[in-house]
Amino acid sequence: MEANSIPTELSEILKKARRVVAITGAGISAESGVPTFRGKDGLWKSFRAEDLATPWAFERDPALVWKWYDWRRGLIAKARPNAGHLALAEMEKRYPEFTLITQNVDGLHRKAGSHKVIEIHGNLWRVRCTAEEKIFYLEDVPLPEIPPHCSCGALVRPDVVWFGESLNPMLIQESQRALATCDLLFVVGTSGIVQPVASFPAIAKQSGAYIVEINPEPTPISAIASISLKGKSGEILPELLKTQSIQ
Ligand code: BV8
Repeated sequence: MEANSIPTELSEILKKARRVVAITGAGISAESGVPTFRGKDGLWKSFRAEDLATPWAFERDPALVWKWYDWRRGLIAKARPNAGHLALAEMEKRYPEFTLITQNVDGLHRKAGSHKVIEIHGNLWRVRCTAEEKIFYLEDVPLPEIPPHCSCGALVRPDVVWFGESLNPMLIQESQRALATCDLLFVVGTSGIVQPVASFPAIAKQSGAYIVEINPEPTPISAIASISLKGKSGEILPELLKTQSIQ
């Protein structure tokens, strides 16, 4: 998509917006070489979510769950933020209010320079002691031992939100507050399936926000989007940024 092919209505909105929110999913990291969950080469292709990203899976076989996370950490350690991550980091500087809500646990938004990031599903590089709930960063790949233990002897787990686990209520509240007051919402690279984030765009819709979906495929969110831009976020977001800066 070229900047000059962006509909006039959208380019006006991009210039006039004051309070902006972006929701991102695994798709924004696809161009950095990080597999998505449900795509054709998705993470779930060879695994099933319920076999791995759940507390029950961890209880049953912590070594298997950690082997999967260590494999993902190995992929992500080599990944660099792409033009889509960088464009959102630049938008944070340009808009008076900008909140980024990411479902991703890869840490690439912060690497790209985004500061106001709500990592609503946690972060793969953070671990949590299962006995003391102590949080610390463990960035070794491969892990020193699988499954890793805390100095207290208890198992540590990835500090991410698994299926069947509740999200941090403070982060939900912070996200919903931003969504209820924004005038522009980007929904980037998410299949719009995983709750409760899949219901977040409806909050912005209710408050009259203009919703821009960016995804090569249609999703359940397309039905409430003001415009769905079909394509890769690493190509489209920089074009939107160019338009926004044309005063
Ligand atoms: C909760 C962290 C209350 C871990 C993740 C039965 C039992 C238990 C729960 C449930 C149940 N039924 C429903 C639920 C609720 C469940 C849920 O929604 N399930 C779904 C599958 C139906 N949700 C939960 O459990 C949540 N907690 O509800 O608490 C509760 C408590 C107890 C019991 C019930 C409820 C917790 C959800 C969080 C799970 N953790 N990740 C980890 O990463 O290992 S979810 C995981 O999916 C990732 O975070 C990921 O980001 C997220 C969403 O997926 P997407 O990001 O959308 O990725 P996906 O691959 O699906 O799509 C990629 C998209 O990108 C595609 O559309 C593709 O077209 C597009 N794309 C590809 N390339 C590009 C692109 N777009 C742009 N540019 C490109 N280049």
